[in-house]
Amino acid sequence: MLTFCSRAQSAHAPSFELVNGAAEAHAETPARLANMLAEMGEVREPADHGLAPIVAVHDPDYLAFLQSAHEAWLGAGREGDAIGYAFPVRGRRPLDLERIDGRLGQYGFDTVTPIAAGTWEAAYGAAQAALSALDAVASGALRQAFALCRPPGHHAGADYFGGYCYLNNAAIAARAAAARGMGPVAVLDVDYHHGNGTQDIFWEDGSVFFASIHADPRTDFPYFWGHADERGAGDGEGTTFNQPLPRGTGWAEYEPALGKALEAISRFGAKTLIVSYGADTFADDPITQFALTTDDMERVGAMIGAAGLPTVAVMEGGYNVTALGRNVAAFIAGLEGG
Ligand code: Q9C
Ligand code: ZN
Repeated sequence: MLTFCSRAQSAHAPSFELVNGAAEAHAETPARLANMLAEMGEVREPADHGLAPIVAVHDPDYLAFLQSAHEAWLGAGREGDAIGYAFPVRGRRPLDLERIDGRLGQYGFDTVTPIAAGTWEAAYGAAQAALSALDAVASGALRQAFALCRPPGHHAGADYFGGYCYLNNAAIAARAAAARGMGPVAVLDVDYHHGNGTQDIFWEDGSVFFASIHADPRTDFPYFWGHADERGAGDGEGTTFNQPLPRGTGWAEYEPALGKALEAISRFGAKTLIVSYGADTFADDPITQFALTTDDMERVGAMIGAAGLPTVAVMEGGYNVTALGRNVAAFIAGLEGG
């Protein structure tokens, strides 16, 4: 599989996250990338597409914030990673804030997504990897390509970061595909967690279908999105399809859900598929509670590949660092064979 990854993606190395009442070593590490790269064949450096395809998804004020937040943090006399601690209650009026702590709360929705020195550079590189994977498929030369994105993207919205995500790589690729006349476009999200950022970005956009299979937000992050009754609004009414599944879900329950998601995508008439792939559905993932095996990763890939659509897969989560490369390789093998 033709695979893209930017050298800049290792520059993001957050040192900690505040979770479950304590500071812990951050789960989304550069070691993840090293483990995946060791299991891949040739990996290409992406071309630089500039900011335009990113601005097509994310608000300019949010992008300016992301690029300057760590410097502002140091400028306020702090050390290490920038992290928010105060968040606006729902319905607060929009404010033009100056203090870095106010701005971190304004643009972020959790305490697990610090902005470190290399965060912008790495997130920008990951978005470029997704765009280069799209180029490969758009030319018609290849049916599938893979972007080894890191940091991941599916929790990031048009103007917010969270869930280890800053730029929404899948949404950037989906919007770019639509702009190139490759629509209708569908995004299929098979990360363990709900892809709230992608859902929000396409919530009222009937031209992009969003289907997600994920842990029930009643028990799992991101809690505030991903419930089965969230179906889109306005022009996008009915083009969002959520299937929350209980903790402990294995292949027997996962397979029919994936079948339903692919059926819905086919009924929508998608001509291009963007896959948000997370290996955190793995049974031995340290921060999640599904029960898929490495062989199941190949089955997931094969079912998606059998849909026969031009497909760009982008990497999202997956935190069992020793098994990660094998799981991604299994998914890719399935995708190629399906
Ligand atoms: N004890 C992605 O997989 N923390 N983001 C969960 C675990 C947040 C995951 C708490 C997980 C974010 C891209
Ligand atoms: Zn995840």
